[in-house]
Amino acid sequence: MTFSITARDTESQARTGVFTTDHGPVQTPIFMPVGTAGTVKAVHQRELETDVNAEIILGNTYHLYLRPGLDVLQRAGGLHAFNGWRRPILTDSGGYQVYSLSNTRKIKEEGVTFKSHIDGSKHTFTPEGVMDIQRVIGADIMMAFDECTPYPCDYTYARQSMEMTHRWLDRCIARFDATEGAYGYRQTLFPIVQGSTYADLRRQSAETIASKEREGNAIGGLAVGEPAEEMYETIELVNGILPADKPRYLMGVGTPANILEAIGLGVDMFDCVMPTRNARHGLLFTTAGIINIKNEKWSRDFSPIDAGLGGYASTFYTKAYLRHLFKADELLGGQIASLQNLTFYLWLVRQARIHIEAGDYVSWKNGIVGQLMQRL
Ligand code: PRF
Repeated sequence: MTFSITARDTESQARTGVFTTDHGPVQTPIFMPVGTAGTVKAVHQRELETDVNAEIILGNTYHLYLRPGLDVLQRAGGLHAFNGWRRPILTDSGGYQVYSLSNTRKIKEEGVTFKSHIDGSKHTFTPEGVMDIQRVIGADIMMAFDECTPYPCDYTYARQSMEMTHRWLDRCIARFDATEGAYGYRQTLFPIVQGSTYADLRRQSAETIASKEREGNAIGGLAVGEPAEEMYETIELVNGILPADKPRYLMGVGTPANILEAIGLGVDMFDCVMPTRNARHGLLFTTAGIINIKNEKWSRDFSPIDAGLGGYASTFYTKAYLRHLFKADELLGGQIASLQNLTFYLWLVRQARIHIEAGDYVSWKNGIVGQLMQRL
C-alpha cells in the first residue's frame, strides 16, 4: 500500500491524500460504509459503486467467521469474489464486535472466548486466529486484535488492557508477517491505539503503535460514551504522535460533525453504522439538515428527498413517497433511505477534500456543522 499526501491545510491538521491498494485507490479523507456481514445493508454493489461512489467498504471478522464461515469464504475465493465488490475492503478484527454482541465472553491473555449471538456456540478468538481469518476473508486492510475499553473505565483496568492490546499486537504482527494472502494480492495490517481517555496511556499507546512502522494506524476506544470534547482532545494528542505520512483511521466515528472535527485534527479514514442504521429507522441526513421521514409533516411534500445532494435516489424520489414507504413498512423505504444517507456521507468527505485543497477548510467546516446537525 502506498499513501501520498496531496494537500495540507495551513490552519488545521487536515490533509488530503490517496492510498493505493491492489483493488484500486482510495482518496482521503474517506468514509467507509459498514458492510458487516458481507453486505452494506439494503444497498447492492452497483449502487454502492455508481450512486454512492463508495471507494472502500468495511467487513467484520466476527460476523463473517460465524456466518457464512471460513470454508465458504475460502471456496468462494475470498470476500471480494463472494460478494462482487471490486474495490478495497477493510475488515475489523472482531476485537470490538465480540464485546458488543456476544452473550458471554472471557478475556484472557491467550485470547477471548465467547458465545455466538446467532446460535450460542462457543468460540475463541486469538490474535493469531484473527490474522488467519482475515487472510481467508482477503481484506485489503486487516485490523489488529484489540480490546476496546468501555467508558468510563478505571485507570488500572485501562492500563492493563492497553498493555495486553500491545502484547496482542506483537502476536498479530508475528503471524501476519509469517503468512501471505491466499488470493494473489497484497494485504496490510493496521495496529490500533487504545488507552481510554487517559492522556499518559494514550501517549504511551500511540508511541508503541508508531514504533511498529506499519502502513497505516488506527485509533480505537473512542466514541464509546465519552464527551465529544474528550474525544477530540484524545485524537489531537494521538495524532501528534502517530506518523504524519501514513493514513490515520478513527474507528466507529461518527456524526457528520464528529467526522469534520476529526478531519481537522488529521484523521483520514472513518467508518460508522450511523448512516445505514439511521436510514432503516427513517432518519435521513440531507444537505438541508436531519429529517425524520416518518413525520406527518412530509406526507404531502412532493419535493425531492435532497435536491442539494444530487444523485439518483435523492432527486428521483419525493419525501412524501419515501414517507409512505416507511409507513407501509415497504422494503424499498430502507433501500432509498440507505442510499440517501451513504450518498450524503460520501458527499460530506468529498466536500471536505475540496475545501482542504481550496485552503478554506476551517471556515467551511465551522459554517456547515450547525446547518447539517439541524433537525428539520
Ligand atoms: N476497536 C476495534 N473496532 C472498533 C473500535 C475499537 O476500539 C471502535 C471504537 N469506537 C469501533 N470499532 N477493533
